[in-house]
Amino acid sequence: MNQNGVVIAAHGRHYLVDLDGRKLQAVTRGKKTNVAVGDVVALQMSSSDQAVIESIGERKTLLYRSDQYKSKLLAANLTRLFIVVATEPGFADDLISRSLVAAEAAGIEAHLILNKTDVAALLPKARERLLAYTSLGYPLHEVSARADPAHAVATLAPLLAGQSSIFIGQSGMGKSSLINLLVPDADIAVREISAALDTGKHTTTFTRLYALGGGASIIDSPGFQEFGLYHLTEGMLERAFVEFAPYLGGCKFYNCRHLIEPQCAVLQAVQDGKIARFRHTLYGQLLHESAQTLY
Ligand SMILES: Nc1nc2c(ncn2[C@@H]2O[C@H](COP(=O)(O)OP(=O)(O)OP(=O)(O)O)[C@@H](O)[C@H]2O)c(=O)[nH]1
Ligand SMILES: [Mg+2]
Ligand SMILES: [Zn+2]
Repeated sequence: MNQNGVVIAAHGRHYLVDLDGRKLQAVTRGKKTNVAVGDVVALQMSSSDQAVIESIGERKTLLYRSDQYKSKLLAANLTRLFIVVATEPGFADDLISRSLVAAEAAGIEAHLILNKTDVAALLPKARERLLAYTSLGYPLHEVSARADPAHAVATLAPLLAGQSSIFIGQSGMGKSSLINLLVPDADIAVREISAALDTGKHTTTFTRLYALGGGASIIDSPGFQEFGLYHLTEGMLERAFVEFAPYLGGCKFYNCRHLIEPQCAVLQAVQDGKIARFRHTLYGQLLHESAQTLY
């Protein structure tokens, strides 16, 4: 008999699946590794706590990264994505924009969280830099997991209610610290894993989904240093830059790539300061990447 579970962690071909609150080890048949955290999967029990994944339920959304050679699934069925940045260590605009583009392309609502507001000296600069994104309409939520955990929970918990969310961002921004506040049992789980691996460091090494009740969930993910988007097509890219929207269709050539073409409405908007130059530069870079895929 098949039963449906939710994948809560993935490690190569080995998965941890939540089946009505029970945690089971599961494997795929053959060499398949196309299962993502957040997937709803049909299971065939092979023992009391082990199962085989027979099939993957239809996905509402799928978030992934990719390089020239392959794509890597990050999470399935997300409805909301939070990019976590902090006053320190410094954050990279390139990675924020790439994360936003990935969210737009996947049809996932994106938010920004600025953590460590207690580091007061660096707060004005961080806020100023984030204007580039709030001016595009992305909501920004300021918190300090350390100095004001109650405020952090009061700010973030309502945003997670009823949603399937993920925290992504560079290492050391405070994703796990925030999740530990939001999920009472999370700390225990992470400690157990850290102790087992005896790394002495608390950096997150794999993606993990936590149930929040009421059908909501939050995924903690390892910090990243790059976010390849080789899998996005030209059409997806121009739409993933939300500020291009008013100008698409206004170019002289219907198949304009908005790079060097004459009478391009997007290039004109860059010229007029209506589109940030660094965003358009990244667009050009991503277009170049999308032409490089070898799969
Ligand atoms: N000053 C300050 N430090 C914080 C705050 N939140 C987290 N930290 C510290 O920042 C460091 C990194 O926090 P983590 O929660 O492990 O960061 P992460 O984003 O999960 O990092 P990775 O798992 O490596 O991706 C830890 O030493 C935390 O104690 C905060 O609000 N203020
Ligand atoms: Mg972490
Ligand atoms: Zn154009």
